[in-house]
Amino acid sequence: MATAVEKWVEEQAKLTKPDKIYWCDGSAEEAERLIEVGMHQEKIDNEPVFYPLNHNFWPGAYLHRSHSTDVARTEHLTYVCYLDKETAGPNNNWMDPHKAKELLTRLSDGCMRGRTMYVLSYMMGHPQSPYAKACIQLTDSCYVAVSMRIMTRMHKDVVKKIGNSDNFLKGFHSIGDLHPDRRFIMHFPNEHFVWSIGSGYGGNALLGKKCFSLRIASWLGFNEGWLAEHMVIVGIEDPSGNVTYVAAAMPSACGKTNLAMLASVLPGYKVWTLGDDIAWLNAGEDGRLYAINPEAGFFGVAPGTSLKTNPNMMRTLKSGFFSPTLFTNTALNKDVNEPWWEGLDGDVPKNLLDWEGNNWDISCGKKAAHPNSRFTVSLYNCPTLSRDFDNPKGVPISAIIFGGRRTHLIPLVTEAFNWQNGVFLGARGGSETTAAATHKEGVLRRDPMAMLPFCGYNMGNYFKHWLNMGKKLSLPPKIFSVNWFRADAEGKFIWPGFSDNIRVLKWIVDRVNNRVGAQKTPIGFMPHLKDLNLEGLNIPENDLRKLTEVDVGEWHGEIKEIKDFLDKFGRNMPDEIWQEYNALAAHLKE
Ligand code: GTP
Ligand code: SPV
Ligand code: MN
Repeated sequence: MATAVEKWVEEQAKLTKPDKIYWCDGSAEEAERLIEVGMHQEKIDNEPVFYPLNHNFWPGAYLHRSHSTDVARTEHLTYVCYLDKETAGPNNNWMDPHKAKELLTRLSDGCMRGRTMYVLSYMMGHPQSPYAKACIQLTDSCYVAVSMRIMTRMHKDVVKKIGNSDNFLKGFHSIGDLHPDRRFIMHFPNEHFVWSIGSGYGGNALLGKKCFSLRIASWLGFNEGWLAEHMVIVGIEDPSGNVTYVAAAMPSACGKTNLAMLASVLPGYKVWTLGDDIAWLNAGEDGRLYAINPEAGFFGVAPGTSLKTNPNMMRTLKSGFFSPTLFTNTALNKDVNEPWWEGLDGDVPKNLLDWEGNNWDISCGKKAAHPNSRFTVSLYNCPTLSRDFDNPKGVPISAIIFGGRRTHLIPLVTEAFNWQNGVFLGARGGSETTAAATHKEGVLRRDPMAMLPFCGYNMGNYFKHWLNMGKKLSLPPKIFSVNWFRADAEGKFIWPGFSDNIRVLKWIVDRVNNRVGAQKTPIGFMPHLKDLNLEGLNIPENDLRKLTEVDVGEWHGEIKEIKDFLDKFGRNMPDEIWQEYNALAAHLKE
């Protein structure tokens, strides 16, 4: 008797007609073989899928160049499909599930002809965790197969674990013909199913990441009473050896990976890494909020990564402990066969190929590495990996941080008055857009909890769910907002950021442990400047004040925008959020 997994694989193969079906076992030897396939057999636009890099300096590293129209998540081609549009909400593109399946059946008919269908079985979360989910992804890309082995806990035993049940998340992925007109990332939350075609890149194709662990998982969490969030998880050790666990949400390319392995400039403080992108949050029996990272790898932004900004990531990338490591759409230093990107340490090399493989000259005015070029590397390579990373229970969270990229207005750090006010703080968040998705960069948009592109259902209900989660916790985390990106009159960032962000984290840890006071402002509690450790920094007095000021005049513009955004959710927006909005508006008038 065929199992549910086997039946489903067979059905998909009937539609897509691959030459071969290959069940991955998740072993290291297999990954090596798939790399070989990518170097010598599979092609993208007649080019190899993988190029070996200099293994003397970058152990186990390979370069991949994606199709030039396929370099970031495509939010406008991403849909959630419920029977009714309201369940999806104004924050999602919606399609009727029958219509969506008709469309994708047509596009998928025979799409794997001449190709291999890889069957990937993996866990999101530690296999022993009560919060983990078993997943199956089909793909016709060896790049995706190798990437998923780095990013998840892939193992043949997962198929055994699923056994005869149909309790697994299903992902179907094909690169199709890579044409943007025939590219769709379609979610069917009620069937625990994602159908993605036409892209081989990032969150569009590595379905364990944004598709399963956020869009589908957020819907599961809504129905089952937990949260799936776009968050870093870290432990912050203070000089007494006490570790405070913190989860921080920030939009794409706004500093999560950097925060996840921050190298502290304050003596005695140390950051331990548990995750850099996704957190699943459950209420524990002790009334605290517990976080696990469902992933096992980093898919991080390359540009800007250096020994100066993120030394621990540079060590991670050079560790070679868990192999391979992939670089996607970086430039290539031809002389030494090493990857290169803007912001890497040292001089700009003489002989570079750009991310598309063309000769590059600095005078061309274009970047050599794609701004959304990335590395894919195992968390087990990270020198700051927390001892609790494999703890099936997760870690108890004492503070939640919401961050964003705001060159104006938003202060360095603010603390919410309480949980409900904190949910509003998250809900009113905004950020300037980045290269992580294909849209105009640098435009301010509302991005509640950094989840606008990832919440798989109506965000009005999502806010309700956040409020309810707070009621389940007798010891809820305190909620904060941070902004590393405030600019001065010349447009330069005022705050040094990166390693110096520990100064702000220290204040947060001190607040959580009731060690320090704060000043009350209309938008929340803010630090007294004397309580921020600014030793060794040279920030002009005027700029410093900017980082902690509330300019009531400017805030009037902000709250109008917040209102316009919240209004979109109509009757689904909970009253509590409007209460908080009205209170803020009133405080600002006083
Ligand atoms: P995703 O992987 O897209 O979710 O991004 P992320 O949130 O993990 O962002 P990441 O840490 O990769 O940083 C994105 C960009 O922001 C990089 O170019 C970093 O160099 C830059 N960045 C990160 N932290 C800081 C900071 O504290 N200050 C400044 N100025 N830039 C930062
Ligand atoms: C993001 O865009 O938030 C990422 C990269 O982490 S992707 O996997 O493409 O979603
Ligand atoms: Mn992300």
